[in-house]
Amino acid sequence: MYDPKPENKFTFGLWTVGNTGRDPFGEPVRHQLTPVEIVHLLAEVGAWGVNFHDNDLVPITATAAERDQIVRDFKQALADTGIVVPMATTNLFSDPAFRDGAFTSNDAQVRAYALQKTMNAIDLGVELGAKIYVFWGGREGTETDAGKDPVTAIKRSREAMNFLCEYVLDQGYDLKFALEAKPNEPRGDIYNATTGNMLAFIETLDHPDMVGVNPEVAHEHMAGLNFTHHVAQAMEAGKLFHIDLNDQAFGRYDQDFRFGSVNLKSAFFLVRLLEDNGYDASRHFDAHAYRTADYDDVKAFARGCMRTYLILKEKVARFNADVEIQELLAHIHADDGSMDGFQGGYSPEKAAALRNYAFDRPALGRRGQPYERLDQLVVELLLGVR
Ligand code: GLT
Ligand code: MN
Ligand code: MN
Repeated sequence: MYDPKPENKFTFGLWTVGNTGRDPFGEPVRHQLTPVEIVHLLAEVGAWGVNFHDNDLVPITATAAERDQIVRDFKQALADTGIVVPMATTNLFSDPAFRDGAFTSNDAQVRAYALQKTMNAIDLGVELGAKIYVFWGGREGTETDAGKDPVTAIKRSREAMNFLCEYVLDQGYDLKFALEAKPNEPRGDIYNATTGNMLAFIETLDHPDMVGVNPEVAHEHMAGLNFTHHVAQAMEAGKLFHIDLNDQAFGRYDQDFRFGSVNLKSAFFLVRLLEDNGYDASRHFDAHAYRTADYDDVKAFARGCMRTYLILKEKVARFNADVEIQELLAHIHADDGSMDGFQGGYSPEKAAALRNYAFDRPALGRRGQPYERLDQLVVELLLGVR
């Protein structure tokens, strides 16, 4: 019942299960797996797909011949395992060239190089089957606002996105973009810090229909925000093209923990939002195993991400079928229809009628809602006693 299936569309990045445990204070603790080994590991744990940055697959120093060999080997591993590539992205943050950003760098050569690198990486992603292309601008920001103009940064980001949308159209690729926000790390502050910022930015592009978002649990939690609300806004706008699932304690460094490992209740409400609204794109786990893990434990980590999702999905079904919960919800949402005449949009007649309607304000203020009872039922459901 909790075994992953292809229709769950569970994916991992090469950089996730392939993470070697290096952190700002310590060296790698696990040996680097090859992309081919990672594909086989993902097949073993039951994942559906693998995503990658250009340089997760092809080192930035590779020759054209080396690239072709690597891509051939990778395609063979995909064919051998049935693992698919739904998403790809560009590494615009590791190389020293991007120390002050890529598309928003103050250096025009860096900005142009970032476009060139992304065009090549888009070609690579499309060659391997990707239909979604993620943009996470980890270095697009500042430590001091003395040297970079934030208005210019927005304009440069827009120019880059417009250029790359036209490139995709020009090539005839079937590819959409998904923009991923993060408030900080590795920069002191990153531009377009939340999913909401990205949604507003997208509407200013030349081809907004080609561009959606890729929200990540940890990134909204780092900012102390309610991730489910951000995902809901993206879904309601038809912009949830992809999602990065993981977990994160509020107020901490960028933890990228196993999905559901910190905030189970938030994870439940997120899964409920996705499942009840028919989310049908990749469920990507952008997380990595604890630094204490060996590769057996990395497999436990990957299995755990998927298993927790499926357990929560089953809890959602129980929530929807629970008579007591549903009765409470029916009571909470009860509507006697007496206000119908004021709903469904403005008209001068409605406005006039509304102005003349006599509300019993004290009575409205006396009405409570049984959210304590409802929430306790949710807690008991999650604790397994319902
Ligand atoms: C990096 C980052 C993630 C992004 C990846 C895509 S790379 O691991 O922390 O949130 O999704 O660039
Ligand atoms: Mn992250
Ligand atoms: Mn991410």
